[in-house]
Amino acid sequence: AAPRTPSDTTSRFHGDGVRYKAKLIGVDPVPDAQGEKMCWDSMMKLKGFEAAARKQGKHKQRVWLKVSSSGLRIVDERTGAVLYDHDRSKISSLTKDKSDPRALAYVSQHQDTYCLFYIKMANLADPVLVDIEEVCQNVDPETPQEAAEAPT
Ligand code: I3P
Repeated sequence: AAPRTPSDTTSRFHGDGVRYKAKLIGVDPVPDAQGEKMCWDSMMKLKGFEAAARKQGKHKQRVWLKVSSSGLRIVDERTGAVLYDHDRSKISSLTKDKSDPRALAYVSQHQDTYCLFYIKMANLADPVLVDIEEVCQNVDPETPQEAAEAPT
């Protein structure tokens, strides 16, 4: 594919932006803006809740994840209600789920508190991660560290 020019970017994310079909795995208050272990622990906790809920016959909420130049929105698929609206300046970290190629998580700041949003995409998460990185250029991707140089 041809590389994207700035004007493509502007038009693609303009207004309502790009929407992706997804399900909300869960939302969890976290102590910090970022941190690989913090995010991973939170995701695994939410995954545990998801599994427990499924055993009781409950389903994840179906949503649209909308990525626009202003930020991220999570919209209820059935009612169209905006559940969460995160300005791009408030997205403090973004995590690829190494256990599930369709899932991703991000941390959003609200005043001096932080919340992790864990989302399962209907399709692969990679293109969505790329879009979010493009929109939220301030974000620090939580890239798992390869083995650090061994102490000598
Ligand atoms: C469903 C299956 C789907 C899952 C769905 C489960 O279980 O695991 O993959 O959707 O989650 O109910 P089953 O095969 O027993 O029907 P996702 O892949 O989108 O997670 P849901 O019920 O929370 O929608």
